[in-house]
Amino acid sequence: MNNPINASVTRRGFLAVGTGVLATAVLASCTPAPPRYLTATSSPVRKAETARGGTGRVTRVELTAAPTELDLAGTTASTWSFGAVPAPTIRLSAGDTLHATIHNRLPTDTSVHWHGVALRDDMDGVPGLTQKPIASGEDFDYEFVAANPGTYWFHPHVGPQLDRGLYGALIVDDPHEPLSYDDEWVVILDDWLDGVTGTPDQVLKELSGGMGGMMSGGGGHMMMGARSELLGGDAGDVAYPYFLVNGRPAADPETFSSASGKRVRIRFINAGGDTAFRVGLGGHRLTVTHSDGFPVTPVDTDAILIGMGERYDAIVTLADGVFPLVAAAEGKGAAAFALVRTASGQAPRTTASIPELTRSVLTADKLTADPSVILRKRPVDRELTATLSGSMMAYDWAINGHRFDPSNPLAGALGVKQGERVRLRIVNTTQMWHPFHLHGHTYQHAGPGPRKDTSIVLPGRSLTVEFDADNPGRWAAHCHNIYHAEAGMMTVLGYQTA
Ligand SMILES: [Cu+2]
Repeated sequence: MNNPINASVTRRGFLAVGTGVLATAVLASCTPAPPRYLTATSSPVRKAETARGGTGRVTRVELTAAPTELDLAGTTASTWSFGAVPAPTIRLSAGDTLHATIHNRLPTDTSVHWHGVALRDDMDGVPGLTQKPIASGEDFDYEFVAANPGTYWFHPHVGPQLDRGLYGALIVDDPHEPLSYDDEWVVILDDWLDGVTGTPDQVLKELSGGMGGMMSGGGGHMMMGARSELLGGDAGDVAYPYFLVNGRPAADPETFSSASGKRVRIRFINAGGDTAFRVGLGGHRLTVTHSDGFPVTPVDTDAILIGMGERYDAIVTLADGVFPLVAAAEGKGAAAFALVRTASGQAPRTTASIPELTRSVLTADKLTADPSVILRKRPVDRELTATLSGSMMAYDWAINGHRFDPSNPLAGALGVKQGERVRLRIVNTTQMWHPFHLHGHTYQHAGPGPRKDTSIVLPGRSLTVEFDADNPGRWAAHCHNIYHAEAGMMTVLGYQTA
């Protein structure tokens, strides 16, 4: 509100001391109040962790992030990884504590984000919000209770580092697992260019130059014309020479071996930077049982569309033979490929296209949460909107009109109150789809749709989700297209201090 008394004081002050005061007054009116929401090390964060309880059992792992080489069927890519691509899978049981020591032997800062886990905020791995970056040569200990079973994964939250080889699966087993199956496979899908056609940092620089950058010859990695009906138009921005299953290209495929008649649980994880995958198994139907770690009412399908950061679990009963597992890079005219073998015999060609990918393709909007994880019905205490804006031309991706700026959080400078039921409307005003990811919470799609932490929001559409503000701290919320996020399509969900 404009206060006439203050206005006259300011005016008199201006007349008395000149332009310095005017400059200060203008600055003060443009700079938002500094955020007053909780810090990651506040006592409510510690209290929430204590309330999680847990079994007291501790799983200890060490991860060394370092430069390494990846053999892509004869092409050697110089990259960064945690020793292997993907990193060895980390497994623990729900309620157990993960103690992960990270050794940063990269030439730059890094961090580790435990994607999808509702963990203590100070272990969420987002420099600038929840911790200081782990500097080159330094070590950092992450320690948290993993309360909910499910398929999760981990990756850095520094620059576009996740588009290198720095990722792996984090599987939290359910000690009372209701599903029965004979075997389990982790299938991590990835789009790859690091150390082959450039680095993710170069890509980000090119894309950030927008159309101008491309016209001046800097657009070697920019992809025009990637189209997908399922994604509502433009499928992606970046051209990748390889698409990988568990770090392996089609020419040297991963082979999953089992026996005919066995029931296998497949945990699909999209670790890509800018690619949605449409995945199916030749000659089989998939029964989808989980999305983003949480159970859904099982649905049979021929294929699944998986955006960056999303996970799906499916059960399949294996037939007799050798079968192609194909993950088409949606709209990009190429695919990741692996083999499933239950008998001796000739392997299908790595270019095998499978009819499953053009039959029924499951997307999250067709899912219903399993009754055991449906959010209790209660009135909504607070409504929030995240409006996604920007264009590929200008590369000015933003949320609620701001490129990432912790002083412009999602719920205002004060933040949400712990205990509130929050309704979040994600509005996509752009001409491109975005996989929206909220840290620290698993919201529920309206419906009651599935519980998720990463959701595809189509161009020109909106998605409404609800969650309980039960995990205090400061949480990143962003597009999981790593180039969109780094260009600015990221914000903060803060919690009130009292
Ligand atoms: Cu995006």
